[in-house]
Amino acid sequence: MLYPQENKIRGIIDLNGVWDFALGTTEEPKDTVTLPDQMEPIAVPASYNDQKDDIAYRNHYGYAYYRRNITVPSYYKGQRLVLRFDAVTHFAKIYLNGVLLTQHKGGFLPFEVDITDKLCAGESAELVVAVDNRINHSTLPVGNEEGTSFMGADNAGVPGVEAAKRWRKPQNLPNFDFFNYAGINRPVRIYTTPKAYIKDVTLVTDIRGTDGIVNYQVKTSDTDGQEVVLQILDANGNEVAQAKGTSGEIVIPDAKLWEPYPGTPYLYTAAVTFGDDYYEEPFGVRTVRVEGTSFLINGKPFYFKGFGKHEDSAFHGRGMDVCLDVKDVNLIHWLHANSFRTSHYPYAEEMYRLCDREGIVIIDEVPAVGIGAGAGINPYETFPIREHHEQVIKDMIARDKNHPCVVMWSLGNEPDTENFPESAYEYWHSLYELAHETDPSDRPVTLVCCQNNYEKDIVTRSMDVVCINRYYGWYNLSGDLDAACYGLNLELDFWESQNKPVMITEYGADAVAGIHECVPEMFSEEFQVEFYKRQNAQFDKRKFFIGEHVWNFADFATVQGCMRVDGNKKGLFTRERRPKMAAHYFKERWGEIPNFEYKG
Ligand code: GCB
Repeated sequence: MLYPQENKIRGIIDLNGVWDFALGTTEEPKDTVTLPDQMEPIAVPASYNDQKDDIAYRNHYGYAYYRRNITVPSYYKGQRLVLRFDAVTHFAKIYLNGVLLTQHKGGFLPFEVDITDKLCAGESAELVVAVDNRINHSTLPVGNEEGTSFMGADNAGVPGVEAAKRWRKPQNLPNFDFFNYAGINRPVRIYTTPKAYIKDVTLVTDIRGTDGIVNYQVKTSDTDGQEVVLQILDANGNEVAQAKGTSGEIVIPDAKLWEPYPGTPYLYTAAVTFGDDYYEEPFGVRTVRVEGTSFLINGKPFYFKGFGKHEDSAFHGRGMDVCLDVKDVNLIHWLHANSFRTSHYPYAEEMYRLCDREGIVIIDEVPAVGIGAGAGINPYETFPIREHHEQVIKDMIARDKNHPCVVMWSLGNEPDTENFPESAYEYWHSLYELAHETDPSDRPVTLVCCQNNYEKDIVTRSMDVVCINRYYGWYNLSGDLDAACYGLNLELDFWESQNKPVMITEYGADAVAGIHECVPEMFSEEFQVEFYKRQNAQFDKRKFFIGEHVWNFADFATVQGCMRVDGNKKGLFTRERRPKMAAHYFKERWGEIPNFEYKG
């Protein structure tokens, strides 16, 4: 799906700003919708939860309603009009003048609807968005159904507690560790195209000697009549190659490659003309491949230095915030990091565009987190999610396939792969194949696995890259870093025998900024540094080990609970982006680790 673009042909009507808002109930609105006269102001894009200091906003369960008037200027007469939502979390029903227009499941990917026949240029209409924030076994991310709860901290079997649980009002019980922020989290726009238009552009790059090869495919609304012309422009806007037709191969002589920073992330533009329509897609010439125990970018072994992140900040919640994105990218450069994982959902498109430009490598993850139900319950037989999971994989790849910054797809985070190993293998392996079939560039595919019995787990070892989340010294062997390193090494011996590239996608210790100790203990900044120093020393001894992603880039909001003090504090930075001691430690360490050939 193409990113909405304003250019010499296409226009954009920006629908962001202050909308009207009202909380609803769990009752699903039907084919028409009527709203209360009195509504409250709400900012779009942003989560609604923290925009008003009201427990009803923060802990809402069910539908919420957004409303605004939209007008299409008369100068768009004759154009096709498309209403696009970049992300509405988690389920959306869209109404125009009170009548249902479309609906969409899934809170982290875009959807759009052609409104050319519904609204004429020069006219206004009322736009309403009904958004449901409920999570359960059929959604991604997964919510617990009543009766189970996050991290099992509910004193099962204690009589008063059991009774209170039955009395408890319905609420979201995330089976994941980030706050369930909801609402219109990303931009809303109307974009225009001519009636005959460019539907999609796919670019697959390769390197032949010093030339760049671009295999392209352009999908258009009409198949006959108009010709497709694709020009490749260099960074100064000069044409360096051209082709005609809906698909083909283009050679860029002496191409400049896209390389992770501090290399040059050189970007070309594919300028596509079809009849009256025009679209510009930025892209980079680069290759990605797994070979033996190496992860190769442009044929050279790459070492991942970075983190898992979250889209999370004060007031905005999970709302798109380009200022925060720029700040984070600058902090990534400051740390000499080179990559991050979009834990635990695809991020806003603006971040990928920034990372293309800034040379930051991304592992792109679908929101499949929380697929596990504890003892005795096989999630693969009981959770009705497979179809939705397949859809989000296809949609994420359709959206992100042309980004040079995206080097690997992650099918999900920490599912149960240990208790039902065969079911898990059947489920995840079919998704692994789907991702490979769907991606025209056939990037490597992984699944991020949780700390488990790695000898029983037969899924993780079957991925292109083994990605492990490990909390030796934190959730287990808590505080004992000698024992933690021993356990970690036993596991690394196992992975060494698998002949696959292995990276750690999460490891970390909570550190409350400002807590200092001479003898480091858990939750102090000194312990966080010591934790990383000791474990990094183990990784450095292993040649097959291709990267370290710490958990997390910054502190972030979670559901309240006895395991969390004002959210998760495993950040290298506070939520306000102030560095903890560990940030300074990594700045020094990563400054000495090159992007390529670190392990020889
Ligand atoms: C994990 C999860 C992540 C949590 C983290 C933690 O394994 O993947 O979502 O936030 O642990 O801090 O517990």
